[in-house]
Amino acid sequence: MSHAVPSGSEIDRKTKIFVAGHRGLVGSAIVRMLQRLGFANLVLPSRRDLDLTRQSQVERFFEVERPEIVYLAAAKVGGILANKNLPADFLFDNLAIQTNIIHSAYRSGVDRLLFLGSSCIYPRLAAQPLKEECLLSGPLEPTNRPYAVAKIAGIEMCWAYNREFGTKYLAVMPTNLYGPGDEYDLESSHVIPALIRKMHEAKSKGLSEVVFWGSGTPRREFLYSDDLAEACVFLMGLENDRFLPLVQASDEPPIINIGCGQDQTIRELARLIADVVGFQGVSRYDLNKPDGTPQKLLDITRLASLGWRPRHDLRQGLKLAYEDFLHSHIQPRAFSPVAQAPSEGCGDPDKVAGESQSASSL
Ligand code: GFB
Repeated sequence: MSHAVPSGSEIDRKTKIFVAGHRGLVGSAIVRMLQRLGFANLVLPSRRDLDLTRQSQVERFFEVERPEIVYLAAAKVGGILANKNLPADFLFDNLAIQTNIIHSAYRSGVDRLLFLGSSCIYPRLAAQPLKEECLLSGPLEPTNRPYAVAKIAGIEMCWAYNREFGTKYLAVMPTNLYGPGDEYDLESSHVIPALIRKMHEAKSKGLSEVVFWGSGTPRREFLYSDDLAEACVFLMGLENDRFLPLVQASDEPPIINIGCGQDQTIRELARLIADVVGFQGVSRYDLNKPDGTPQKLLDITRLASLGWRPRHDLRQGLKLAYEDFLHSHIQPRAFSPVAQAPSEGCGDPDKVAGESQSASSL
């Protein structure tokens, strides 16, 4: 598979970069990627120092720190049940965080900003694969409408500021994500960490059966978080002649899908995870739990035309995710990641609720 290595070429390695949500699934992957590429001037405030839902704190942070580039990966995120059970949290936290950051970034003259959206912004029954143009063309999936509405507001904000103030703010729409540092709490997690944990525990206890949610028929596309991070850094490093057309069109919002271009049913996913984990029992499906949208597959033509492709296929990514689960959840002391985010506090409000940023999958 041909593969573009992100160089962040357009950007000087001394540029001051603020990664909001640097302790979450997406933010931590972006930090690892930036560090690997030699970006040394990263601003990663602790939660104790900066609550992103507080406008005055965010304004002051930008006045003092003056970052030149912002990755907005902080968000309140969670799986289908968390979205359904905490609609006010998902709406308020996300609106507050993104409004505070985007507005303060504009006021302090931030050059490029990348806003993490989610594939759930697209209408529930939109034609597959989901093209960027189908935004706001039909009703949303009810289980995550508050989250989707907040993310759509973030896209509109980037677009409005680009048009009115000439900013260069880009909104990326990742498909469902998974990877190191994912959330494994079964009530709030997404499907991959939930299935890894359920099957691992069943195997460890010698149980012959696990129970999954819904019918198992919905189709989902999955992307490993390090691949998403690579795509984000790749996009932010594009030269002006390729970057500006993404953010300066007045007739369409500045959005671009990030996915792998393939989906499968939840049952097929479960079989693959069982294989990776080594679980040989039976899977049952609880029809009292929601299915969510029937299919969510992104059209990645726009991103592919810029020369980017993901590195990991699903099986490879699942193996890495399972290793991370074993190291960080089963043998915490043995884990020694390549580049670890600071262990003290975070600027990522989702941690308050015990959930990790996974962009939707964000
Ligand atoms: O990953 P997930 O929670 O989010 O669920 P969504 C995906 C599918 O897996 C659904 C099924 O059809 C679930 O019913 N599933 C089966 C399970 N077993 C399980 C399980 O044990 N745990 C979980 N969590 N799911 C979210 C949105 O939707 O996707 C967010 O709510 C965000 O807003 C995110 O957009 C990417 O893909 O359905």
